[in-house]
Amino acid sequence: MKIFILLLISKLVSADYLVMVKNENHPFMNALDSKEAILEKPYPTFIVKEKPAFKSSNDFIVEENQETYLLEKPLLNDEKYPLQWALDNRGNNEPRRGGGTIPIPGVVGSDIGIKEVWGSLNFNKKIVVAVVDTGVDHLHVDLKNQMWINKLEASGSDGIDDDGNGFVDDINGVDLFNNDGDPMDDNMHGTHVSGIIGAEHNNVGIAGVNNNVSIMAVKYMDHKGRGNLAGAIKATKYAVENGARVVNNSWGMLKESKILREYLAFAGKEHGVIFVAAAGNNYKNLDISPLYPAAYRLDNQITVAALNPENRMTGFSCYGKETVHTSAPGRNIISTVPGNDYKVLSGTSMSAPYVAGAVSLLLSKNPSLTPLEIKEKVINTSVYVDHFKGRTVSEGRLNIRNLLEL
Ligand SMILES: [Ca+2]
Ligand SMILES: [Ca+2]
Ligand SMILES: [Ca+2]
Ligand SMILES: [Ca+2]
Repeated sequence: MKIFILLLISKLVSADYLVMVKNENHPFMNALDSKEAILEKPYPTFIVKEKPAFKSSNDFIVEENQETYLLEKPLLNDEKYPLQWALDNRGNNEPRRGGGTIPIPGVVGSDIGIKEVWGSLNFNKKIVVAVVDTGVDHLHVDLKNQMWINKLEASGSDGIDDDGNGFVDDINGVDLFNNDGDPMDDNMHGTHVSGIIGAEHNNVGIAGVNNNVSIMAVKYMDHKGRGNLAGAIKATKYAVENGARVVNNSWGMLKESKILREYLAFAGKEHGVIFVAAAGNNYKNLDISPLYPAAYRLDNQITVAALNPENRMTGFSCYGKETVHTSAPGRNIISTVPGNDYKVLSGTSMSAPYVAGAVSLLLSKNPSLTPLEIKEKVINTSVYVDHFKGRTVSEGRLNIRNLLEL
């Protein structure tokens, strides 16, 4: 894989001078105050300390010892990448919902620590990440090549459940709200989440965390983002039974469901599935005022609070030093929305998919990790953030470079 296009080019900056002497008998030869001889052939050439009193001629070539530097072509040319502060916090690139950027200065480098390692993320194994949500616009230019493909359905017959999984024509996932095989998003939330996880690195739109991912769209919520427990359970079961290793849950419910808890724990033990959950957006301490699935306290679950570009917890984020594990960017996140479009949204809904994407990278590097090992690695490799002290298990923010040990 080509990572960088490196070109040596030169730039005019005052420095020493170089003199190539084509006529050694020239009287100016004696005036040269040489620091170092650097060539003997085709003509003797010297670095001189001061600008010679003579110019280039048939007898001499005089040149500035100009600076050279690496011309590094950015690895990612996705058009809106400069607004993705979560991937590269430059301190001035938090997008505003209506366009432009927010004037509040961010903390340079307070991001998910991925930009230094873009070139090293070429793991072969494609991990399936299920987005249990409002669906995904699987035709979006930034997502269409990133979708999970149910091969038997893709090569099968219309109207037939070719793989016998109980769902007809479920090629990229399933729609459990409308009970059909097309999980097209009629809200925007699931598409936005999906772009964060895996928008293609294709010079268009945005860049997702994992360019080599397989996004399974599992729609169970309606166009207003409403769903119910039975739908959530069916959606989770579909994800688990159809091969997802990571499930993103950017949704919540107020009461604990012991049935869902049983199923999530079973999916971890029997299928090695890890669940990533958004912590919630009403500034509650989940240790005391729980929200589910965020506060389940399962070994195969990572709960994520929202970080802002100022390297602080966002004003809305839920937290909990026992129930919330780490944080990831969640304020003014630009990502994909239906119709080949992009929008800026905020919430822990946006934070969870950064972790889901990161976990999928970790699993593609090391597919044999257990959910608990993954969870511990995410916690232990988070970068400490003062404002999260006493508020999460890791007291920090996701850092992909540390997580992947790159
Ligand atoms: Ca099927
Ligand atoms: Ca079919
Ligand atoms: Ca549908
Ligand atoms: Ca893109």
